[in-house]
Amino acid sequence: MENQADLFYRELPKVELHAHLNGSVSFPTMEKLMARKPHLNIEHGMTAIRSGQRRTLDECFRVFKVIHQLVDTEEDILMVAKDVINEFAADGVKYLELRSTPRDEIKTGLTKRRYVETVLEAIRQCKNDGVDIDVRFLVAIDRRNGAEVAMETVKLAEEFMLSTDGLVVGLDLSGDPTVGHGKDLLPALVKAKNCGLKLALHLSEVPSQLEETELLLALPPDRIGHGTFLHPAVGGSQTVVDKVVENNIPLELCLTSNVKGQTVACYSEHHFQFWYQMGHPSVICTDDKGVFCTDLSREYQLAASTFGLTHEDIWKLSQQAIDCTFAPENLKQQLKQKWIDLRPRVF
Ligand code: 6MZ
Repeated sequence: MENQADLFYRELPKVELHAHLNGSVSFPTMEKLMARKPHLNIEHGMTAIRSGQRRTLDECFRVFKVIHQLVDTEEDILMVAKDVINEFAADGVKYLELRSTPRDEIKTGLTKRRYVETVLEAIRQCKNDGVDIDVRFLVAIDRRNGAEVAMETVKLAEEFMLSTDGLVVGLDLSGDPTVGHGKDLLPALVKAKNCGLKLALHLSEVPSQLEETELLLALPPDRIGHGTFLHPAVGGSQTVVDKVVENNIPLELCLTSNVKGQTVACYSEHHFQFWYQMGHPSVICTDDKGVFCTDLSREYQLAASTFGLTHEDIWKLSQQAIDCTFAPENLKQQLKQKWIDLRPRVF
């Protein structure tokens, strides 16, 4: 972890809406995983991108493959998910939507169904342990795996949505944006939408995805991940921006991830500015807090220092994020009350 954020940002109650489970694995949890699997000879330099370091997006995706080797049993997933939830809670996150791609691992007998069940078990165990955070789960489609797997994933997500105490609330579309095309995944996404799953889609994370973005915006999604290249100045289009605004689709914005992954040149050029200035719902998120060595408090502080936001601005930003969650209305109301109760002392 780099420098800790100031007290105000750590005390600020926060909502995290864009966190990939296996990208969120912390240094101490990695140590435990490496100790379980010494034969893999995996070192920290292979699983995290430190301060001042950058990687191409392609290299980031190779990092996830390394982490997947370390997290390939039910025991690993349970530990990772519980640790990640506890860490977000320790950072002042009061509501978390975790996302992860169910995986079959032939070697260990892990199935996609058990994968999802294990994440849900971790959420329940944290609740029973009294961890002060509400957690929901988004089942992720890795676009690399194509149409058929996407459809299977939607069916699995639907089943869990109908059978588990409201923990599965939606679907994420993620994975290497340079691989595959959204048009092939459209039938699966339409099915997901029709059965009531909320859609959080990575859109325009890299340039030249405009055609795909226009197609997927027609769904429309309930939230957009990154949206780095939506606006005209970076090769997007005004029509696309208008569509996002008309449908009031919140954006999940991950500053450090985009700078370290080199899709944004530097913090001051981050598209947060574009959307925030328009008053469009923009939610600060971590993406992969383990891989990018950050936490949500730090991301809020970075947004404040880069764009000259006051504590009051940051307070509003964190409060407005509640309306962008996929939580049911009664939980949103509870969270709003909690925010009032937890307003930081050091304003
Ligand atoms: C797109 C990303 C991502 O699912 O195994 N993932 N997809 N863009 C990003 N920006 C950096 N960061 C993470 O977590 C790891 C998986 O999340 C997606 C990728 O599919 C990655 O393999 P899970 O928990």
